[in-house]
Amino acid sequence: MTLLVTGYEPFGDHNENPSAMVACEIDGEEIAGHEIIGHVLPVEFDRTAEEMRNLIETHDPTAIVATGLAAGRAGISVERVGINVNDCGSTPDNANVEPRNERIRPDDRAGYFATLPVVSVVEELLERGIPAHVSNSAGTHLCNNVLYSTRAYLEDKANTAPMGFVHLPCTPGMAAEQARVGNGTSGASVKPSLSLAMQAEAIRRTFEVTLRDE
Ligand code: PCA
Repeated sequence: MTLLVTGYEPFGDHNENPSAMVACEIDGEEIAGHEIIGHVLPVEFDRTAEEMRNLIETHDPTAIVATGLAAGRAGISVERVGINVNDCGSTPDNANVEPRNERIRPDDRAGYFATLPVVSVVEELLERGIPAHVSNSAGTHLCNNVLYSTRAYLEDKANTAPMGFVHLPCTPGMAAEQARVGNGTSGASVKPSLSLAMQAEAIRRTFEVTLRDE
């Protein structure tokens, strides 16, 4: 029995991505008799959804938590919904693909809800002293794309494995580096951050609550 966690490779002007680090950190750990499979996905609109589908077909996970970086968010964001939009804003993907106001699946519905118990997960994280909230928008870049595409795929296959997406903030090291190059000493702001250890713990707890509520 397995649990699948994915992170994303670095993208845009970030040279690290805590979601990839968390996926590698907890890869191989066990939760309630399930082995965690950690995998890093490409930040590419043309590849991510298919790579996720292949992972699901290979590992047949009991639950799936995809994660990615949302630099500037103040804590752990448990996403409620993925929407049927690809729009990269000002950040092309890592293959320089730049979708604008496109549909992910043109004939499909506007949104798919995450099937993780998002409210229970956030309650648990808050009880454990981990700053977290339910987020009502995963944006329109690849994080939203993998949430929408994977939920659509699972519905197509009548696969009831709970699946959702968790946005992670910067690590303290990333926030310090960005303030260093971004005029922090001249009064510019510093981004909020959480330690990698706390971020990894948040994902372990997300799986625990999901299995408990199954
Ligand atoms: N964050 C981006 C894409 C990859 C990542 O880690 C997002 O929030 O969509």
